[in-house]
Amino acid sequence: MIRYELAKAQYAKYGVDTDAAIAKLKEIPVSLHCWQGDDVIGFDHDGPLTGGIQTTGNYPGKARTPEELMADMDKALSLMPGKKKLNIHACYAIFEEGEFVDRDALEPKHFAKWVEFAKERNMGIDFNPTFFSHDKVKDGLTLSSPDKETREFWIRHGQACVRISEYFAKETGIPCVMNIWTGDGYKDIPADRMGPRMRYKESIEAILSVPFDKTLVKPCVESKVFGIGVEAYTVGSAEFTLSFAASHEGCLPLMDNGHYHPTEVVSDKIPALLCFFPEIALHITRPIRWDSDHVVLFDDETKEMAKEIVRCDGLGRTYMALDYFDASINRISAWTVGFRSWQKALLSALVTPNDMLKELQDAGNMTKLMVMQEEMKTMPFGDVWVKYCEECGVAADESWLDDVLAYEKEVLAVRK
Ligand code: RNT
Ligand code: ZN
Repeated sequence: MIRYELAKAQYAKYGVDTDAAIAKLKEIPVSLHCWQGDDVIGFDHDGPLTGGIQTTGNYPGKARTPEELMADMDKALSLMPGKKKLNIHACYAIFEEGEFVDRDALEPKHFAKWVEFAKERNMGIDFNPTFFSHDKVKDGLTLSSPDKETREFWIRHGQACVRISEYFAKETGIPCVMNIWTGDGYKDIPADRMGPRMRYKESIEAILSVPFDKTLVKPCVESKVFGIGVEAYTVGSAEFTLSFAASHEGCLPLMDNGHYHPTEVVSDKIPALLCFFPEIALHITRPIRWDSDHVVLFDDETKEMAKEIVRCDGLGRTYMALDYFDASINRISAWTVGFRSWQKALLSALVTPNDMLKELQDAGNMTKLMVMQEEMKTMPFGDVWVKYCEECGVAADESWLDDVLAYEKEVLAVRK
């Protein structure tokens, strides 16, 4: 491969070892969210998606059963380079024929099929209690509801999920990141902003009071600015969740880059949090004007986030998960484009001469720093990407789409 050899030499000029970058990326797990495959519906309810989030589009062929979802995911997984982890939501519980239990009574056995799926593919599992799309969401509130019974139901759900998370970690031998996100909030100006937050705090504490091994289960709290129909006030705001994580040992802050004001960037928040937290978690998405959850692309902010993780030596301390849902295009392609984009961002960060650039900054040589940062943008990154994909046994170019389109014709198109 002449092109790779030339690229390698060019990067070496700046002290970058592209072989080492490729080898490193192969070991870094990224969580793939099952919910892109069925528009965040799951298997435990017939109702609509609630919680202030929304999928738009009606592309044919979405998965309707665990078998279909797993088959679709398998197709997507086969087209992506790199190490994968599976990310599932509690609403994806798989019941036996005729069986049903409510969310507060979920048990590990309801996820045994997912464990089997993950193990066969050498993947760990991340987990999410589902605090939405359910009739026990009362007036848009769950863990922060003023109604005790409502709160208690959702606390029991969270506790069940801690047990299930531990089961995942034990079964796979890989720690399970358990993310707590609720859409709790108000459409219009509340009269009491602190009350719901105090209740939310106590409820999360109650969830985390069940005994669990902190090396196996990594609980996170995810913040948000607003949701659809929840425009005026969000209980789990940025300050709330960050302070919660900071004051509760073993609890990680989770930043979703769709959940901040439009001029804020998560790339700048990553190094801030890494100064204080031993571990952090991310939801990687692409917001357009709002938390729209578009498919992740290889765009500037995506690259910048990956760069910060790598530059801060944070790869081993940052749990990375994709979180988007596009129902307007082929869902397997959506999964694949998003995962490959984040892989590109990580690889591109790994072949950035970070030490050299840091030295220029510390020497106050901002003139050369600008020149070098610009120079890096036209380095032959594409040739390194091709090599990485080849080593991972996946197509390096767009030809993977032919595979998806063939699958669409054979499998998706016949789902009516
Ligand atoms: C919603 C949050 C949350 C969800 C998933 C499905 O705004 O980002 O993480 O997307 O739990
Ligand atoms: Zn998220």
